Amino acid sequence: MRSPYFFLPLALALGSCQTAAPAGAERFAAADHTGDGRLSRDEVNDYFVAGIFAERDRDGDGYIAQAEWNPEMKAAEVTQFKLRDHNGDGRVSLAEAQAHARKSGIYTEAFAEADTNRDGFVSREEAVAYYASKEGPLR
Ligand SMILES: [Ca+2]
Ligand SMILES: [Ca+2]
Ligand SMILES: [Ca+2]
Repeated sequence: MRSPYFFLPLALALGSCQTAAPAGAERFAAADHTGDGRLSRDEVNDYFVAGIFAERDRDGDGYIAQAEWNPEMKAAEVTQFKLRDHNGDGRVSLAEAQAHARKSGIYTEAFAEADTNRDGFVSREEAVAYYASKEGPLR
């Protein structure tokens, strides 16, 4: 049998990648799936969720555990958590969080607000301006 430490270096390497919260510019590029330098509605959704996800995933393992979601889970919050935990493994992956946000349309308003020239896309400049105008979770 292999030593239990065999996989440790890989785990550490992956962990350190994910621990560093992506800066806004990197996050923009990561969310820009089509690579055209602007974010569609779905891409903006993923962009916002990735930012919040990075903040909440304190141990940087790529999942949000219940304790990271909210240490004092009230019944309503447990329901919210379970809605996102699509595969029911007790933790929320980034993909699960993004899928839930797309479905619920919670960023529709934020998207409209960020798309100041109303062309249906959020440019890098619009994203920067939007974040500069906000305090709170949507950073
Ligand atoms: Ca985590
Ligand atoms: Ca899950
Ligand atoms: Ca725009």
